[in-house]
Amino acid sequence: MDRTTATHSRSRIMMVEQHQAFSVTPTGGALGAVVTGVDLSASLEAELVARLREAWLAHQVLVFRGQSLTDGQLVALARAFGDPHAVEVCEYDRSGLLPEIDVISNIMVDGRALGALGSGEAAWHTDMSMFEYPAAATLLFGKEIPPAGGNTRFANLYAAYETLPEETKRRIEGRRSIHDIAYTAAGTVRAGFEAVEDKTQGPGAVHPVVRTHVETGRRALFLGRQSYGYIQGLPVEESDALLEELWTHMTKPEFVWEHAWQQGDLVMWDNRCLIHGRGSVSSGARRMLRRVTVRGEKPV
Ligand SMILES: O=C(O)CCC(=O)C(=O)O
Ligand SMILES: [Fe+2]
Repeated sequence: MDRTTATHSRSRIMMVEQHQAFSVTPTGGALGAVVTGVDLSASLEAELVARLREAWLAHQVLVFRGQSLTDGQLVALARAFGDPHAVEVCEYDRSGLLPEIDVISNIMVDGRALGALGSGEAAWHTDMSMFEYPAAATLLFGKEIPPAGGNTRFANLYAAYETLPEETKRRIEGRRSIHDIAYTAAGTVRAGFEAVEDKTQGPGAVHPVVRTHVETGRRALFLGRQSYGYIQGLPVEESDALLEELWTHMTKPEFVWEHAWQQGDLVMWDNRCLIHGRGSVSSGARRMLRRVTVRGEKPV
């Protein structure tokens, strides 16, 4: 059976109240599924939200194509899945934006950026983990998408944890790491922060290296930013070597699936069990996405 046939044969049609049917088709990759048959701009019934949540927990990333959402509708959608964060750290002009709307864009007007992250590659990371209560969900909506570049990649950290050598699992058991707030996902030092010389003193939240997802009960690796972490209680060189080993393992191709954006895509991912990164975009190509993150639990 070729990949297309295999994928389709695993597609599931979900029936919900009021004859709303939607289908969930796994990407066939390491994680992720495409959902069809849902208009996310409508106010969603509790039953439908519960079914979507079930699919999201099972697949870690859901992709809905062909959506049309105002900022207000995107915030309302996020609210159906939890408590949206107000954007706290930001390096672009936010005048006129709803408090929950974060703008991801490379577009410049009069030398000023309209949004975060620019055109460069965004290194592997998890959203908002520099805070005590990192994001559970991120909802990202594509408004303007260039013909090429800017794919968002996701790595399945359940699978990465489960396949670690037993010896490595023992070494990280009960360990906690610093999720440094001084760095952006683009790998640059955040405005208003300074990079510290001594990694053991980095500012930001401290979280377990292995977390248990509160909704699925499954264990997953949990690290913030590639190359800026520190595992507490270890000499810096040992922490660096262990982090290097973990990041190399986590980002192996077999755990990774990549989303190629189209205008109107709404992608919703679960930061509690994956990391993500983004490829670079040509600076001449306009890319504009709107983002809302939903507050998660304190990782345990
Ligand atoms: O630009 C992207 O595709 C993803 C950016 C990102 O890391 C995010 O929105 O959290
Ligand atoms: Fe991100």
